[in-house]
Amino acid sequence: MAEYNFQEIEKKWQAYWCDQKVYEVSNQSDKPKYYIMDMFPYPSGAGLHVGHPLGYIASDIVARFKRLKGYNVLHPMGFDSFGLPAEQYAIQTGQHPALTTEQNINRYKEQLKALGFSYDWSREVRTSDPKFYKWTQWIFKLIYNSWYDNKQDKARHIDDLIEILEKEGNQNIDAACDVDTPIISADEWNSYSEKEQQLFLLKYRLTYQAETTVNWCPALGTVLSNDEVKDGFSERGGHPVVKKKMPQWSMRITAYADRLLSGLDKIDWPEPIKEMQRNWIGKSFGAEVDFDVEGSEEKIRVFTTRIDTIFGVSFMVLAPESELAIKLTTNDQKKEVEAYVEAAKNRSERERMSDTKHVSGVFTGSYAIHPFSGEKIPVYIADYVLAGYGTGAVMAVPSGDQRDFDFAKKFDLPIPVINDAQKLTETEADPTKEGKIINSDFLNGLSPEEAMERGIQEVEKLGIGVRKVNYKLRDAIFGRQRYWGEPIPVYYEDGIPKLVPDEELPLDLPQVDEYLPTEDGDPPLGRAKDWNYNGHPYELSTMPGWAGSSWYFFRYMDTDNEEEFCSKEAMKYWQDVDFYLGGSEHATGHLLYSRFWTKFLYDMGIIEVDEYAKKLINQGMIQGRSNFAYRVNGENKYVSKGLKNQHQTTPIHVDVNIVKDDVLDIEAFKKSRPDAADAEFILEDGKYICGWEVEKMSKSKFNVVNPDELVDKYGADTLRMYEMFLGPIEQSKPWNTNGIEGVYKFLRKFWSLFHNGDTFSVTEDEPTKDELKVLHGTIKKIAEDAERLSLNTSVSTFMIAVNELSSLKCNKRSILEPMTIILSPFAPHIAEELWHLLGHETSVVDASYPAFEEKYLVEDSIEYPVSVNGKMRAKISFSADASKEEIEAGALANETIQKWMDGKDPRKVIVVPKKIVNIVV
Ligand code: ANZ
Repeated sequence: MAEYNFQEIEKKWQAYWCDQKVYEVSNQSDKPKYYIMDMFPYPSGAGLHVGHPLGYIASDIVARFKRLKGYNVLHPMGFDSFGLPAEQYAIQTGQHPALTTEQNINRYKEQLKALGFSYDWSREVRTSDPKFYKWTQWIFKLIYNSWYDNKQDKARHIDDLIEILEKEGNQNIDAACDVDTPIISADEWNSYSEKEQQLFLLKYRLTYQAETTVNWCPALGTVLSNDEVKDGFSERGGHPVVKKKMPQWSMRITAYADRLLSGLDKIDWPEPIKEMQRNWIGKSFGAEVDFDVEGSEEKIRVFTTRIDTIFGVSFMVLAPESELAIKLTTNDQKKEVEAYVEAAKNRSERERMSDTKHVSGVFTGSYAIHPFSGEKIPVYIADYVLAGYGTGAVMAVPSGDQRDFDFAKKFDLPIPVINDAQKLTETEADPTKEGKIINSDFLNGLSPEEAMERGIQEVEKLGIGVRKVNYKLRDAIFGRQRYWGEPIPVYYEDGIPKLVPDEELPLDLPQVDEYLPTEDGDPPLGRAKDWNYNGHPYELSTMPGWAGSSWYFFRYMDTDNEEEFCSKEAMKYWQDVDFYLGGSEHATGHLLYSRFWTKFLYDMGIIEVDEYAKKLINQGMIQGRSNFAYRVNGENKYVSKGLKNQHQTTPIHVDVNIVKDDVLDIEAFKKSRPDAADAEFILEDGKYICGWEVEKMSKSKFNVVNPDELVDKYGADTLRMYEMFLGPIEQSKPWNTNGIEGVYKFLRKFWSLFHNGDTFSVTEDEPTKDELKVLHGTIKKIAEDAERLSLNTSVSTFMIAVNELSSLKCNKRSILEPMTIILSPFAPHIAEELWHLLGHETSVVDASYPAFEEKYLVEDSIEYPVSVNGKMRAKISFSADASKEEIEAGALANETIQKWMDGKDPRKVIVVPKKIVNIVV
């Protein structure tokens, strides 16, 4: 074989790697461990497009590089295989989602294997596999059986709580629990019936059932999490989402808010992701303060982060949902309030918060009393105050808060200005013009920070307030009214949830006749026959998409273990993920939930780390380059791009696979769209030119490019290197295939270094200095690049090196063998072939990364630009150890320089060693 026959080579070595189990890795080794993982994909029906492998290629290069560097590398892959699309497809076709999922996984695996990834497939996980979800259910049970002890700042077993309750009730317990948890004595607890006790414990359990307001999507027939809802519509499918009260399984992630926050400081994750998580957790420091209400026993408790502005309060605002709102409404105002409360129900929280244009609200008729000034303050209801945050009530400070200011303007309320330091900068309020200036009493002269502190002390002293930390983070809804998910291992006895015993796990997903809710509105599991535990009905909702992905990285460590979640030894050896690669779209979903479960499992003593991924990189998206044809409105006519302005047209997406260099294949287009079969095409220069735009790569935009065709045409090695060549891994970039030929040529050139015509020809000759310089320059650069994940620059480094070696006509083993090793992480197939041609019998992945020797990079001679009166006139080489005097003499003796000096004597000669020579005449 003399030609670079990538098709043959790639098939051959893929089979060899598989047969020889080259990528299987052991849980025991004297080598240091390195665990590098990709976010596992949801296997969609469309297969992989060229964007998906971007991160996989990068991680594969690093995995292979680390292995060459002497690490025992764990590099697994699996499938996040529960999910909505398979279920939607099942609803339409009746095909069991397990079947569709299996087919899709097979296609994914074929595509992944064709790209030559070094995954240890013996460790593959699938979240929808009962062998896997047995352990997801097991973790659910652990979480259910736990509560969070704030004093110890960790989760503990529920039995510990029961023990405390039996002895002393809950008065000394500081725990994460429902807000309505009453204080009870030991006697009360002990007098409770079994059912009452169980209901009470639900207030503490880390997974619990509670009546919650959920995002209900009628079209999808399920509840969605906040991050699955965008502007009132489901992220998937764009269906309307409404608020609804339902009993729901939830997870008390809020118990971990602080640790999730502080943990961010010890992990090397992209700053934007950390910032998103910080904002999502949303910790604010402030105080809760009670305001009396005139003529009422009720008090309005507000949460404020700016108690220093308390003298600037001119009205109060309650959330429309707050019970107090109705209680404080006077008869006169009743009608108006009721109408307002009703209207507010239909707006999502997000809408209410972000809508700053339409200020709305209604007066309750009641007045609060300012705790320090004793003044009467009107109480309003407005939907910019959210029921679910803080206390659902605010003290409004128009000179401090923009929303309060807007509200005051609209309702013609006073805008008092505080006379001292605690004036606020964020607001448009102009204190000198609006309202009266009031004295802020004991806060006078203090900085905002001091005033904050002093304010809290004052309200605490008076017994009308407490210091308070609030979080925006909400507990995570855990139940889905869907079929294709993990069954929740719970059954109901007398209406009380009970856990399915461990021996019965996995609780397999039952067969159903249809994947739709029942006629009574029960989830699809309500259709299963005999779906009960000894006659007690099982839970009908299933787990959300994030359950399996919250812990899968631990399962890879010990995938087949049927006895344990993961053996102690495997856990001890692998510990955590050293490097995690995946998309940033999961910032407040998977990437937060997985940290939560990790912390929980750590508290349980099951794992050794409380953060599972030391380092995270988000690869950019490869966007699609969509093509458009322009249909003339109201006619069956398409005009070429350059002529479209002469008509009223509508752009129509055209499949990019029937467009070449933006020229449309009209016949193919006619075939693809029956309605265009006899359309008229108005051409420019005999061609139909399409328009284009960069968009998300997606089937619906007809801009998907699959890797398969490119692998067929150029080979996986070329595609791997080409994708890296496109630019820095973190950047998003549009796909275009223009440069792929260049990479392909480079690999052929590399191949031909080893060949003389048709024959493999490598000599044992000693390398020259120049050849060694190229080699060691490459060894150094590629190692640095791999550590920094700057893989686009690696590709250019290789290209330059191969060009140089070609011009040096280098075919020496001493150079080409190490070059083969260095290239192998990038282009593993060609490297493996050449490695074997070089006479090796084992895989190149077991080679060692060549040692770098600085001495080969030391220059023998240095080329100096020489200027005369500031203008560069010649380049002259001097030996690297030449003295200043030698350089000066040499420069002055140079013929060209003499010509420019025009016979004059030099007034000054400046020699900057290793850089330049400047002559002034
Ligand atoms: C008085 C004040 C004066 C406030 C000022 C702000 C600025 P974060 O940082 O988001 O925690 N607030 C409290 N509960 C609210 C609710 N349920 N819905 C809407 N707004 C609410 O912000 C806390 C601040 O947001 C609180 O401090 C309160 O207004 C308001 F110059 O109190 B502040």
